Amino acid sequence: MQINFLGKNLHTPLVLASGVLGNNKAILERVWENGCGLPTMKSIGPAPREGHKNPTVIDLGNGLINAVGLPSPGYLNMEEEWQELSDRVFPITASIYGGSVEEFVQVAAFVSAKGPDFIELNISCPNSDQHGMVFGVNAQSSHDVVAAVKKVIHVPLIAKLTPAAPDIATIAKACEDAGADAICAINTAGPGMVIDIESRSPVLAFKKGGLSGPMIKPIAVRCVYDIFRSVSIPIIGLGGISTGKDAIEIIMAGATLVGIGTAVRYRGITVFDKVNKEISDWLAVHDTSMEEIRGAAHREA
Ligand code: RRO
Repeated sequence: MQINFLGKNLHTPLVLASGVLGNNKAILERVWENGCGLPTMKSIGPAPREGHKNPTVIDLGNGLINAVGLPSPGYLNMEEEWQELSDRVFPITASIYGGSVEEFVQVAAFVSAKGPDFIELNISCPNSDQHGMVFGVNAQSSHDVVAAVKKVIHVPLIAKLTPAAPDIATIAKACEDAGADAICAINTAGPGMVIDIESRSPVLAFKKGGLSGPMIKPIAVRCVYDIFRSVSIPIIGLGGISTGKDAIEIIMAGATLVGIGTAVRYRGITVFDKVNKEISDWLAVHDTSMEEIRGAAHREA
């Protein structure tokens, strides 16, 4: 199931969502070998940052709540990782975040020179008031950060959006107008909160966190559907995708590539091969193709 994405040939249409498996080359290579067409690195920030206190991730059965807290060695402290990745045989997206347009630009320029195939702008993390979705809930700030970063990088730019935006389609259009080459939607939903009624306290140390997994899939499908109507750049659709049928659904909403995150935890690293096979089987049974079903939910009967 080869697919051309922004000029790059990917061996499958499946993307590893950011933040799931870190930045280690051996692990990213393993997911690629197991059927992931495009692994995404954990978001890289402007300065060393430890992340929030434990517990940071709780399994709610139908998905996770996380407040990992944007841990990063900082963009200046990743020489070993970049060295390892420099002779890789697989494509990679580097995800980045900042606390201001200037910080985004600084990190993006540096990271771009390290040779990732794509750069993802994380303007959608629910777990920091300074670094996260504060940018991505507003069309003007989304436009400003995309336009500024676009000027200093040499690889295609993917804007990662939050379902917390009042109108995600408007944000996507602002990103496209500012020069984004693709949209990735969605980051985790919320933030939400879960309280343990016996101890009478929130289960996360940070109290609130982003929701992922099957419980958010309908939100992801709706967001991709809305974005598809407002932009002409490709969309990476993700949020609760666990099976081939889930992938088909978000492709029908308008996704070109499909991201998998939480399902890696539920189905293991072989989830990519499994979902690829489930997609192929469904397409064969229905005598159709990825191209034919992309955006199919928008067509009049
Ligand atoms: O690290 C996190 O807490 C985190 C990030 Br950067 C993000 O983009 N989305 C998320 O759910 N968690």
